[in-house]
Amino acid sequence: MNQASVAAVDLGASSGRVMLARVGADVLELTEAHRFANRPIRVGATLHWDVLGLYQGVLDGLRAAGRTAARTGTGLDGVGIDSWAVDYGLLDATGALIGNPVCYRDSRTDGVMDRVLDQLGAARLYAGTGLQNLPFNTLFQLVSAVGTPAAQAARRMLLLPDLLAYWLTGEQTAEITNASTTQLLDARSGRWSADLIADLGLDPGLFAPLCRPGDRIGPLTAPVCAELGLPGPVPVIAVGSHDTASAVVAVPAHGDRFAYISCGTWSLVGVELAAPVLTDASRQANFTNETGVDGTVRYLRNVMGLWLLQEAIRGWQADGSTVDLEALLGQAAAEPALRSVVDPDDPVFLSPGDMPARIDEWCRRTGQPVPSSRAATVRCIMDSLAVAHARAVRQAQHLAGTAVDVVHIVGGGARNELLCQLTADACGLPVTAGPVEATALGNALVQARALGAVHGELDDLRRLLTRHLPVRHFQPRPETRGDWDRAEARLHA
Ligand code: ADP
Ligand code: LRH
Repeated sequence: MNQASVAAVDLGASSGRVMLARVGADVLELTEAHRFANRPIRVGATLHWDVLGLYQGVLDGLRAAGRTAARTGTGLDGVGIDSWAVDYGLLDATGALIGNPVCYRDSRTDGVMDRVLDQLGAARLYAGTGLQNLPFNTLFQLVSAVGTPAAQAARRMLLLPDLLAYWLTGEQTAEITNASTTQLLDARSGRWSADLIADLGLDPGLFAPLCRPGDRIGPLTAPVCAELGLPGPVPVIAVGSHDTASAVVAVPAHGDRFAYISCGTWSLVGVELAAPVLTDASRQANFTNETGVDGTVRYLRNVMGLWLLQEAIRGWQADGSTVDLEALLGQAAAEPALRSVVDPDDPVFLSPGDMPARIDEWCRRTGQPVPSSRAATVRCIMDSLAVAHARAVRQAQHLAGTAVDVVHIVGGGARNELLCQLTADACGLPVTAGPVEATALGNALVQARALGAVHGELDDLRRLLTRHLPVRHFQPRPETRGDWDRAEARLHA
C-alpha cells in the first residue's frame, strides 16, 4: 500500500473529533469528518463521562469519514482511537459496561493517594512505575472503589480508547501507552505490575492483555460495518491511544534537542527520552515516565493547562451568553504583563467550579492585585501558564541531563498566539507552534506505518510532517527576562 486513508478518532476532555487522513510517502492530508462537544456531567455527587454519547459521536464520525473516503475512491483502510488518559469503564462477566465511567476530576479519590502512598511508600511506587503522583491516576481511582458493588461485579477494566475499540471490534486489549498512565505498569518490564496489583488487593483478571501501537486490534464487527455503511471489514489499529503519546509523535522536531508542550485542557511539558529517569529528584519534582510510541519515554510534567481558561469561560457563559475567545485573548494581550501570577498546579484549581473566584482568592492570599476584569483574569492565566511551562521545561532538562534548543507547542493551545509568545519569553527559547491537530496526526501516522503506507522511525514520520504542515515561530524577547525571573521568584517565595 503506498497511500492509506485512515480515520483518527481523538477524544479530548473538551471535544472529540474524527479526522480523515490520507498518508503516504509524499502526501499528508487531514480533514475533519466530525467534531462533537465533550464535558463531564454531574449526576448526584458523581462526575461522569457520557461514554455512550462519545461512542455515538465516534460512529457518526466514522460514517462521515467512510463516506468522504468512498467519494475520493479510496475507502477506509484503518481506524485508530486515542483519548485522554487514566479513565476507564468496568465490564461485568458478560462483557457489559457497569455504570458510566467516572471523570478523573471527581472527588471520590480525595485522600486516597495519601493513603496509598503511606501504605506502599512513595519511593517504592515511583521506582516501580516511574509515574508522577496525580490524585486521579487509575490506581487511585480503582482503590477508591474497592468494595463497591460495581467493583465486586467487575471482571475487566478497559481504559476509554480500549473500551471503544472493544465495542467496535469485540476484542479486549490494553494499549501500552495509555496503560502506562494507570500507575500499575512496571516501568522496567513494561508489563502489568503483578506485585503492585496484589498489594493493592485488586483482581489481576481486571487487566487486559497489553498491545502496542501498530498492532491490529481486530476488524470492525459486521454489525458496526453495516451501521456505518462500510463495504468491508476495516481494521482497528492500536495507536498511541494516550492522546499525549500520539501528540508527541506529531511534534515536528528534528533530532532530539527539543522540548514539547502538548497544550489543550492540560499542558504536558517535557522531553522524549530513551530510558526512564527514576531518581529521587525526579520523584520529588513529580515528573512522570510515560510510555511513548516505539518504546520511547515521555518524560514530562502535567501543568494544569487551558483548563483554567475553559472553566472560567464556562462560568461566564452560564447565563447563556457567549464568549468570543479570540477577542478575549486580544484584550488580555493588551493588559499589563505579570501583574498577578498563580501556580496553576495548585490542586485547588483541579475540580470544576468557579475558576475566577479561585484565582481571585489565590491572588488575595498572596498579596497580589486581584484581576479586575475578564481580560485581566485571562492575562493572569496566560502569564501563570507561561511561568509554569518555563519551569517544567527547565526542570525536565535538569532532571534528565539533556538540553533543548526549541520548545514545540502542539494542540489547541498552538492557536493561542499570546500564550505561545509568553511561553517563548518565559523559557528564553524559540517556540514553534503547531500542528493544532497533532494528536490526530500522530494517530494517523502510526496507522499508516502499520499499513505499510509510510516507513521508518519517529524521525522519519516527523520529517514527513515538517514537509507538509505549516508551523509558526515565536522568538523570545530578551528584554522581558528580568520580569519573568521576578515573577517566578514571587510565585515561589
Ligand atoms: P483537548 O484535546 O484537551 O480537548 P485541544 O487540544 O482541543 O484540547 O485544545 C483546546 C483548547 O484550544 C481550548 O481550551 C482553547 O483554549 C484552545 N483554542 C481553541 N481554539 C482557539 C483559538 N481560535 N484561539 C486560541 N485558542 C484556541
Ligand atoms: C491530556 C491527558 C493527560 C493526562 C490527563 C488526564 O488529555 O491525557 O496526558 O494526564 O489527560
